[in-house]
Amino acid sequence: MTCPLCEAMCGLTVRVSGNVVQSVRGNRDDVWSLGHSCPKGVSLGQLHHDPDRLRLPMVKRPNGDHVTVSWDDALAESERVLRPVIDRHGARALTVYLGNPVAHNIGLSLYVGALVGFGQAAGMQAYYTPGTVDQWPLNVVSALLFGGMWNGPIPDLDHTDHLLILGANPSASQGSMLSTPDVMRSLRAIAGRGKVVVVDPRRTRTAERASEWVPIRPGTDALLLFAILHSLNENGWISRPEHLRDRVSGLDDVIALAASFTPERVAGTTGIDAMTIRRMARELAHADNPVLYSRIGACTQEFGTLATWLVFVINVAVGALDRRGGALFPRPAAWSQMFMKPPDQPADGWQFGRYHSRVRCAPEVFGQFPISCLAEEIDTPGDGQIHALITVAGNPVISAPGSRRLTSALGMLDAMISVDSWLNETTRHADVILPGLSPLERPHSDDLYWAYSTASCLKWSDAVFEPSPDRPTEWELLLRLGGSFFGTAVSDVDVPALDDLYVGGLIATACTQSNTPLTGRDPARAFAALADRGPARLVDLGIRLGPWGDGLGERPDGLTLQAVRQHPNGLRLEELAGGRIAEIVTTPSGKVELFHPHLADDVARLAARIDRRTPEFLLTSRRHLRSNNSWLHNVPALMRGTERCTLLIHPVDAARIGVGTGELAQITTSEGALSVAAEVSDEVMPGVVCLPHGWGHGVAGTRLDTANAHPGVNSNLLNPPGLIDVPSNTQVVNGVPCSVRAKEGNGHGPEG
Ligand SMILES: Nc1nc2c(c(=O)[nH]1)N[C@H]1C(S)=C(S)[C@@H](COP(=O)(O)OP(=O)(O)OC[C@H]3O[C@@H](n4cnc5c(=O)[nH]c(N)nc54)[C@H](O)[C@@H]3O)O[C@H]1N2
Ligand SMILES: Nc1nc2c(c(=O)[nH]1)N[C@H]1C(S)=C(S)[C@@H](COP(=O)(O)OP(=O)(O)OC[C@H]3O[C@@H](n4cnc5c(=O)[nH]c(N)nc54)[C@H](O)[C@@H]3O)O[C@H]1N2
Ligand code: SF4
Ligand SMILES: [Mo]
Repeated sequence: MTCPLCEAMCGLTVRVSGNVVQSVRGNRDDVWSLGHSCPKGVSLGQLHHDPDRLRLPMVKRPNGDHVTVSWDDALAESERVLRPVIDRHGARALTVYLGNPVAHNIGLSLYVGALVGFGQAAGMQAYYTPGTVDQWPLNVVSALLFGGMWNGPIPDLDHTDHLLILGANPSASQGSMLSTPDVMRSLRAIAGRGKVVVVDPRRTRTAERASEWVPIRPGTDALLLFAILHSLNENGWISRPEHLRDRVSGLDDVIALAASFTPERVAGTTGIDAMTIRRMARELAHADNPVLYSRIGACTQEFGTLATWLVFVINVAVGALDRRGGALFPRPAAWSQMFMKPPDQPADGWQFGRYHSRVRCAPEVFGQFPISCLAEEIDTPGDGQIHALITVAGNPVISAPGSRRLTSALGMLDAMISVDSWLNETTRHADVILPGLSPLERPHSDDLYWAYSTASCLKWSDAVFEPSPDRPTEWELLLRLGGSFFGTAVSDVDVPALDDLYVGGLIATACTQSNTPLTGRDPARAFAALADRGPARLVDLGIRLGPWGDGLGERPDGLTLQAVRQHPNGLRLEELAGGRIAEIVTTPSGKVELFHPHLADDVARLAARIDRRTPEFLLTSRRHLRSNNSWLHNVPALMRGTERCTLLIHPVDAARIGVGTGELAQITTSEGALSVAAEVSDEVMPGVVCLPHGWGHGVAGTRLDTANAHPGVNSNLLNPPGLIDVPSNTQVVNGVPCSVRAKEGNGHGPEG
C-alpha cells in the first residue's frame, strides 16, 4: 500500500495475520519510493489498532458527554441539529472546515468538492481550510505567474548542484509541495556534488546536513531575496537564456523594484550581513545548475507572498526555470479536478477580494477568508452569522491562530458535525461525530501531490482489510451531508444518484472550461465512458484523462484504473524534465507573468519593515518527524523519548532571562500567555524562540489516552488572529512578536 500520511507517498508492505497487523515496512519494490519509509508509516498498525480510534459514530448528550450510537441514530441526529439551522437561516448560516488529512484520503479529497459545491449552490459563502495557515502564498503566486493555483515548478533534486532552501525542513516534513522519496538522501547527494544552503532561523537537521546554514530573522526572507536580486543585477549576473526568451514577461519590472533593497540596507533587519548576501548571489550566479526552493516558513510569515514570489523570480533570473537541474514543472500522470479553475473565477486571469468577510471585512482569496475568521463569524451576532459547522478531518482548535476564541465559539453553534475518526480537542464540541475508515480499511491513491513530484507515477492501493459492511465510507457521508442542504433528510439522500449528479457536473464543467483535457468534448459521452462509482470512478477519470491515459476511449492502448491496478508496486512513467513551459503556463499572455500589481503593491509594506524595530523575541513554529500536525500523538510508538513540546531558546537569551532547560518559561504575545518548559539550545538564533504546533492535548471530554498523557501546549493560543500576510490572507505563525520570561513556580498550560 501507499502510506497516506505525508507527501512522500512511500510504498509500504503490510504483513497481517487475521485481523492483526504484524508489521509494516518500506516496500523495496515500490517503483516510486524503493523501500523508503519513516517512523510514522511503519506505525500505521498501531494507528489502525488504536483503541481510541472511533469505529462507531458518537453523539453529544445534553450534559456534554459523547456516547456511541448506531449509524442510523447518528444520521438522524445530524438531521435533527442541521435542519432547523437551514430552515431558519438558510445555508448561508452554514460553513465547512476541511483539514489537512483530506488531501491524503482519496474518498475525502475527491468528494469534499461535493460538500463545498452543494453548500455553495445552496447559499453557503466562504469555507475554511488550513490553506491560509499553510501554502496560500504559493497558490496566489502560482495562479498569477503560471496561470493555475496548483501549477508550479519544483527543484530538480537529481541534477541541481546548488540548492537554496528557505523556510523548509524536509528532515522533519519529508518534503512539502515537493514530493520525492527520501528527500534527505537527495540533499546529501547535492551537497556532495555542489552546495545546499539552508536559510532558516533555526539550525534544523536539514540545515545541519546542508553545506551552509544562514540564520535569518523570521519574516524577512523577502528582503533577503530582493537584495540577492539587486546584487545579481548590479553585477550583470541576470541570466537571459534562450529557452526563456518570449516565455517570460516582467523580469525587468521586478528588478526595478529591487533597486532600493541593497544588501547593506536589508542586513540589519534580516540579520544577514551584506557580504554574505552578496556571496549568496555570486554563488547562485556561478553555479552550473542553481535552484531555489521555499516552503512553509517562507509562507506563514508577515511577507509570505512576496518571499514566495521572489523565489520564482530569482529562479528565472538565474536561468533555472524549466531547465534541467533547475526549477521544473512536473507532469502528473493523472489529471485532477483540482487543476480546474474554480468556476467563479474569470476565464482570463484571477480576481481576489470579490467579497469580504462579514466581521473583519477580510477579502476572500480563492473563496476563503483567513482561518481565524471562523471564530468571529460564529460568535458575532447579526445577519450572516454562522450557526452550523461541518468539520472534515480537521482540528482547528489546535491548528488555527486565535484558538481560545474558536474554542468558545464552537460552544455557541446550533449544529456541529465532524467527519473525523477521533474525539479530540475540536470534535468534542460536535453534536455528531461520523468516523471514517482507518487507512488500512480503505483504498488509497494520491490526487494532488503528483503535481509536485520528481517523477510521473501512478499508484493505487487496495484496502488491506475489508471494513465491516455496515460502515459507510467517508465519501458517502460527504454526499449525504451535501445532499441534505437542499431539503432531503440526511438519511434519505440517494447517495448513488447524487454521486452521478456530482460526477456529471464535474465532467460538464471540464468540458466547458478551457485548458482541461475535456475542453470541447461531449459531457454525456464522457460520463458514459466511465464505470464503477465513488472515488474509483473519479480516479479512473483522472488516469484516463492524464498524458498516458486512454482519453476515455480515444486512445485504446492508453491506461485506465483497471490497467494500473495490475501493478501493485505502481507504474513509473517518466522522470522530471524541462521544456514544459509552453504546455503548463495558462496565464492570459501565455507567458510566465513575473510582474503583477497584486504583488508589487505589497512592496511598500515590506519596505516599511526595514524602519521598524524588531521586538525582543519572535516566535516561530516547528515540526517533528514523529508528529503529523496534531493527530499522531495517540500512537504510542511515535511518543517514545523525551517530551517534544518545548520552547527552544538561545543560550544567551536564556541566561539573560534566567531560564534553564526543563524550567518553565512564560511566553506572552498580544493574544495571551502560556508556560512551557524551555529547551536551551543554540540551534535557534538569538532573539528567536520556537514552539512546535499540534499540541495542547489533555482537554476534558476528549478520548486520546496516549496523547493526553503528553499534553504539551497549544501554540495557537499565542498566535494572534489578526496577524496576516496581506496579499494571500495567510496567517502569520512564524515571526510573531512576543516576550519571554522565567516563570515563577510550577504548572504548565495556558493562563489568564
Ligand atoms: N502555529 C502553527 N499552526 C499551524 C501550522 C504551523 O506550522 N504552526 N501549520 C498549519 C498547517 S501547514 C496545517 S496543514 C494545519 C493542519 O490543520 P488541521 O488539518 O486542522 O489539523 P490536523 O492536526 O491535521 O488535524 C487532522 C484531523 O483529522 C482527523 N483525521 C485523521 N485521519 C483522518 C481520516 O482518515 N479521516 C477523517 N475524517 N479524519 C481524520 C484527526 O482526528 C484530526 O482531527 O495546521 C496549521 N497550523
Ligand atoms: N513529520 C511531519 N511531516 C509533516 C508534517 C508534520 O506535522 N510532521 N506536516 C505536513 C504539512 S501539513 C506541511 S504543510 C509540511 C510543511 O513542510 P515544511 O515546509 O518543510 O515545514 P517545517 O518542517 O515546519 O519547516 C519550516 C521551517 O521554516 C523555518 N522558518 C520559520 N520562520 C521562518 C522564516 O521567517 N524564514 C525562513 N527562511 N524560515 C523560517 C522553521 O524554523 C522550519 O525549520 O509538512 C508536512 N509533513
Ligand atoms: S515519509 Fe513516512 S509518513 Fe511520509 S509517506 Fe513515507 S512512511 Fe509515510
Ligand atoms: Mo500543511
